Amino acid sequence: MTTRALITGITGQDGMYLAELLHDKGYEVFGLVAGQNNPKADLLAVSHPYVKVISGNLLDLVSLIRAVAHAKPDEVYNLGAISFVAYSWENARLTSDVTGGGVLNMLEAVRYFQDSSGHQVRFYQASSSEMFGNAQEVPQRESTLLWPRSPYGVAKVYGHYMTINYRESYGMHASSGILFNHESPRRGVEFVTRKVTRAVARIQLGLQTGVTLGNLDAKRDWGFAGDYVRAMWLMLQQDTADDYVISTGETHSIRDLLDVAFDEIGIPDWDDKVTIDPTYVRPAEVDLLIGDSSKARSVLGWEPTVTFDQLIRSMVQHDIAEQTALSTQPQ
Ligand code: F7E
Repeated sequence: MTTRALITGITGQDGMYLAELLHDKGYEVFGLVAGQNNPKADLLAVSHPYVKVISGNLLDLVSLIRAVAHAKPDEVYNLGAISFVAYSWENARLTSDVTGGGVLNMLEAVRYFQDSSGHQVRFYQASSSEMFGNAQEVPQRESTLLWPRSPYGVAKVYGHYMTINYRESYGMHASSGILFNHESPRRGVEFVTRKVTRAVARIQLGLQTGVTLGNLDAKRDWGFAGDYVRAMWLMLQQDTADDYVISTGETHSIRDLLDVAFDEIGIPDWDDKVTIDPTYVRPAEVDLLIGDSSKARSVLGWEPTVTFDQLIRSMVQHDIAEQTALSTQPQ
């Protein structure tokens, strides 16, 4: 029997890597796509033609009940969210509803399907290191007190505890991956790594002269998204559902990121290429994130394979190739 998986957030960075991983393992992959005439669905049809797209929205419980009934999944990966932290202050209600309330809707849809069909489903919730916020312990682990610092972080805490609650209340096989920042050439350009690597590529090609950023002193534990989706899958292969921190255990500032990215194009001193704009500084910052993933390493046998240096350099090289192709396209 082919294993069936339903992924929400299929058109995002993680959704695409996870779809590839599951497809390679022989899964039948279903992906939930929101919105009418969504251009990301067209791109997905080209890049991942084997994904069976289902229309649905995390805000619309009936659409989720129908989606789960249609996919009849063995595994559900709830990756869908409004994921840009800065945006969440401007759109706090919407972020709470989608990123927080959407988890409850997904859990309810899965529970209803299980109860009505007798078919057992394993559920993965994409929790986030943003839940640690004003971090009360260094490094952060599964037991570290959660102190979110943004509407996004608060919404993720809601989804995290709701997942635990459904596990404890209904015996659902529901696991949360507390994923620290994870990046790739597929990362959206609003996030700082890709914003920097794309700008550096364009500077190298003479297409722009500098990059405008906010707080350069924040520190993040950045890994490679392809490694992190493997951890999601591993969590759902365990007999018992649980929560796991997924991280590299190394932290770097935005300045370190700039050092590596500019070094890749032979610029050791980037001072005159970077402008600070206070509008990019957040109302409340998460200053330091560094994760302790020893539980995932010992229980799941998971470990990251890509270093920070390799990750950022590969993103710069990808962006140089992409920007070159774009700038030489016929008008
Ligand atoms: O910011 C600083 C900014 O937007 C990283 C999401 O995937 O990871 C991500 O959240 C840091 C922050 O990611 C700019 O202040 C400086 O300290 O790349 P980011 P994030 O907020 O850490 C977690 C784990 C998630 O769950 C989220 O969904 O970089 N920073 N200057 C800037 N950030 C941005 N975006 N743009 C700047 O110009």
